[in-house]
Amino acid sequence: MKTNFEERILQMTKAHQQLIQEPNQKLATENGIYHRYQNPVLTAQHIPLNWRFDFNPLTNPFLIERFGVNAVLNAGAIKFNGKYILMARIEGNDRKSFFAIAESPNGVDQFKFWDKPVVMPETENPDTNIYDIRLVAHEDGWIYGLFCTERRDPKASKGDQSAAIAQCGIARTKDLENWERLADLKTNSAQQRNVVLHPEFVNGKYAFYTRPQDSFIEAGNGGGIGFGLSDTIENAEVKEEKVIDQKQYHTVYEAKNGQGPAPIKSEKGWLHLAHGVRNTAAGLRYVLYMFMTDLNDLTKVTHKPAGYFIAPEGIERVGDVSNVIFSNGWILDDDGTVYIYYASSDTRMHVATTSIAQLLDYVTHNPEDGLRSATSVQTIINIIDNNQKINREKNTMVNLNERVSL
Ligand code: M1P
Repeated sequence: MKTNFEERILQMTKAHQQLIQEPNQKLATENGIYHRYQNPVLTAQHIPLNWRFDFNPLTNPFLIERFGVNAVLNAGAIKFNGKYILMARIEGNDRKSFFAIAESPNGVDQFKFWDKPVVMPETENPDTNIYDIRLVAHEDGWIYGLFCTERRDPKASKGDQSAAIAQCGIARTKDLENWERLADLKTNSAQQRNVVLHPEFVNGKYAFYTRPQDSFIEAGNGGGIGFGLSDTIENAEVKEEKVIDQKQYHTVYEAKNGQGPAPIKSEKGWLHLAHGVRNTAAGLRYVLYMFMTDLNDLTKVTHKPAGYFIAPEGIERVGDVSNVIFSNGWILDDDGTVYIYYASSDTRMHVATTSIAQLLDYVTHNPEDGLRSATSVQTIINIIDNNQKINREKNTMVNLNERVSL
């Protein structure tokens, strides 16, 4: 006879296995750009049971969950040894975030966490919270992880327990298991989040996408995606940041924006995925948008379709921080498929699939933001006029064919 203790373990294990093995259905595309999938790829329920429960009946007779996980979100992504890897931000019930790696054989389902979470070494100034890693296979041969390291503001008064300073932590690895922590990035900005390493050297230097900002939440005067170079990576310092993609009035990135994963190189330019934030009566709304930079001048934006690329939809709209879509990981496969990993409402991870050809078409042919209602109307009228012209041409062809067959 099984005890209640054993029975619960059995039930939990069965449900957990089912969750991980469940195939993910590709949904029909609505916009011709990408496919969403029916299920999230990673959730708090995907966390291995033996991270959460002490299975010893002597020390845990009630089978109490000893470590609760609140959310799995904002994952860096990379293809490694033929597997699709997500290095996710795991947020415990205690609000602390850390990293853990899950792998999948196909990029859309069966994501399974490795045996243990990542042990990220610290600098002499310990991190209070680490999150939102961007994984980059750099041409110097290392895989880098750039992430946000957050610590209490040392200048905050005793009564202010929420003032924090965000900076960019840097670590590198060859196997994703053993990490070497380097010095945090130095910049002139009071706060840095969403810092990303460019995968190639630029004039022999390491190139960074930054997000200078004045305070912990607000971008203030420093808003925009910045770009800067550093002589070394071991003690990286960007002395000059040039904002290459600014926040702008009455757009989906009017409050702030930030680079997503490292850009993908294409024959036409570097493809960027970024998040844009605007304020609404319901609070901040985070969406993804895209742009392209010049192959020879990384600071020059050559194309930027109007509006958002992915916005929260259905269940994605609800979570710990509702109305948020955030991405810091995508994978380009050899066959041109692109896996876009995005978190919804700071709660769970999803995938959308597309191809490099579709992304290039979208970024180079979808109209830019005219920044006025009248220009939006003109964009639609142009599409309608083109469609009417095509219809007239089609009808002429049909008439001609009918006459010939008479
Ligand atoms: O809550 C939404 C996001 O807020 C922050 O992003 P940003 O720095 O652009 O405002 C980050 O804390 C991110 O992790 C979070 O998903």
